[in-house]
Amino acid sequence: MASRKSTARPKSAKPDATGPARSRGSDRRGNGDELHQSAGGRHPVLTTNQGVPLSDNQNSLRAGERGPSLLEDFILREKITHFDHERIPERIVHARGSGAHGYFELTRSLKKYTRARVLTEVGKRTPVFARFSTVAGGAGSVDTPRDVRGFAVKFYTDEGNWDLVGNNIPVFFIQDAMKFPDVVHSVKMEPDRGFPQAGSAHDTFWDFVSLSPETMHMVMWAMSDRTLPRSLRMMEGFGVHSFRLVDDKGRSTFAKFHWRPKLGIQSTLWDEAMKLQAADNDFHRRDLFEAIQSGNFPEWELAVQLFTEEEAEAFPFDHLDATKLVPEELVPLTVVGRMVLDRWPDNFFAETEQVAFCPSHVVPGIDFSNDPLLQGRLFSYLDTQLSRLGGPNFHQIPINAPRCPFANLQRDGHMQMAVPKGRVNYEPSSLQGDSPRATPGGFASHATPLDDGAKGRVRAGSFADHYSQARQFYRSQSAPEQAHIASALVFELSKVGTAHVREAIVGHLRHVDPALARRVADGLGMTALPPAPPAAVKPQDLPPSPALQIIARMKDTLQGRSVGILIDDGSDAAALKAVRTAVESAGATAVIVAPRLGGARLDGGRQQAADGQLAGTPSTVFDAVAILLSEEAGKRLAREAAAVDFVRDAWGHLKAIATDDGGRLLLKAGGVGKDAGVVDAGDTRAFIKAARTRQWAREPKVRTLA
Ligand code: HDE
Repeated sequence: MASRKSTARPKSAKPDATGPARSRGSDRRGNGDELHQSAGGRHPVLTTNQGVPLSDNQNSLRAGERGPSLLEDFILREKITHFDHERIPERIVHARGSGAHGYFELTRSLKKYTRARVLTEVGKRTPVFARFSTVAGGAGSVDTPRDVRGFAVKFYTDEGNWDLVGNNIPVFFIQDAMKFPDVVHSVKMEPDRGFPQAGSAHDTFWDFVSLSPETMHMVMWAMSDRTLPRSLRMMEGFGVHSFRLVDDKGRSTFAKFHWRPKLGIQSTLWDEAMKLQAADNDFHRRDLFEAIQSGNFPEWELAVQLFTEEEAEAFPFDHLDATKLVPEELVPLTVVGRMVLDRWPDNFFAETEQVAFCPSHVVPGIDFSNDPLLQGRLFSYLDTQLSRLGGPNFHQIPINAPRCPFANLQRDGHMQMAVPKGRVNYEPSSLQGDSPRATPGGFASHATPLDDGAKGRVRAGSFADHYSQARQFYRSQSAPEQAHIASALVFELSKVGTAHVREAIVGHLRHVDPALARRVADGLGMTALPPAPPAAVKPQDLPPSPALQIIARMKDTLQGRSVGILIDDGSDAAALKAVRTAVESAGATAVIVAPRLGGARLDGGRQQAADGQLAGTPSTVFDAVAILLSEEAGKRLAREAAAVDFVRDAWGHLKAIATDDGGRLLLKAGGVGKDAGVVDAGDTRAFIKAARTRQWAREPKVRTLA
């Protein structure tokens, strides 16, 4: 009897009536401890949700040792019922996401333009919660499909919550909210077959695109490497729409919001992204988690583009059209603050899953523009969250609740957590002196003059040019980036089974750039160029904007990135130390990979543990690799597929490779050739220099690009 009692059993818990019977059974089998396991230490008392202490959390209430379970077992029923309801409906878009806590610090006051204190009090740190997401895939889908990324930030300001709910691309597929359900239906898995998951490479998406020329600008961005971020820490964020900043005199200025990563923009290659889907489903989530846990806090600058109504009138496009961006060359960016993410959530569900962002959450001094896409969003988010989070009181969930005092006369409803006191739940009232009232300093909508046009389902004529900025984007790219866009289009359209859809897309591309259309047509094996559809407005040649490139915006740094070092028995201990020190001094993480996790015995006899086992740690998860092998190990690993793939992929993904003589035997087996990025492991300076970028000049040698 004594042996079945766990040391951690709560003192207050009395063995229930069935205890002795079960224990006799257990004792007879001699495994009583197995059925009443408990870790040692000082644990709080385990209770039901009603606070009733439990004496047994491992055995249900049964009618005898081999009899049926009893309905009476309220403990089992409560536990299973709660479990049955552990999932809530996932977001219809942006279901897969990763979030983190941090702060926003204002470095430059926008007092001239706004009365929002979050943008006027320099030095003040406002708590934030940021969530990054893919759009199309379900909550359990992979982190690295070709997809737009959500970039949503909740600022818990002293004047209420401000949510900046943006993407990592500054434009959107459509101009009017009316088309949102259609574009989303078209990109998500096809309804009859239930695939593909998390990808746009299928007929329904491209069918929608082919019939909606307004998508062409965003399609150029989506086919670029912007949709293949290397890390969530290395992507930009954009508020997309024009917002209004309003000062204390009611004067308004338009503002576009930009997040710029401290580590610069970095992307993966398509082949790498596909292989990452197998190597690590959680590549981005893990990367964000590890960076925060190791104290390398991700950081972004917040910048704004500010322009007046009159300046906007002179733009060669309509800034209220979300398929258009305001080039930096036209309106420069002003950096006003920084966001640092320094705390991983304590609980994924309670925080990252239950967080509810809403573009209509603005504070006094920030207001909306008439962008018809933004206007539709103002309704949608609260509506979807009512069903996702189960009722009208989800603002009380800790992750959603304002951190400043809040009070109103809304009452009751599902999951009301507060206990409002008093008689007065209406306004005006004279019965209770402390009931909340509106204040003259509160939020007031900007008195935007309206034109006197007639009511109607209309699209502004100023929204009609669908190709000029698509052309500007494509022509602003570097040669490798243009090749990636062409190749991405060939890949995606090769997955489209319907010939007329493929042809229609190539037709649109003729308006974007005739050479691009030709490349894609050749890549698809089309013998003749399909006709271009009529364009409502003749595409313009806008000046190129180098700020739209990734390559031009990459930072010449290895900060925040990761280098894999492959070793085996007999590897040179001094070389390992030198490479590792160089990598870490450059601000990157050195990760030792070996055929066995226990590591390898280095040439001096020291046993070096590995961080990753070769078969489960392919080079796709690194930014550069070093191959440090004895001759014997080089020969052995040249016959090992995982090792050969390790170097073959590093070469194919244009990564810097440092090697010694033993490593060269493996490189040969992996078909690695010579170029500036393949360096001697002894020359750590050259290795670090090469590792800071990709070897773009190698690309034509390793793959056929469209
Ligand atoms: Fe969203 N969007 N969206 N969206 N969106 C949602 O809200 C919607 C749009 C964006 O991490 C949903 O709570 C409409 C543009 C992000 O939780 C939903 C329209 C941009 C997130 C919704 C748009 C975004 C969402 C789904 C066109 C970039 C994830 C779950 C009128 C500026 C936020 C939810 C998070 C989520 C509707 C267009 C960004 C259904 C109707 C443009 C980052 O309400």
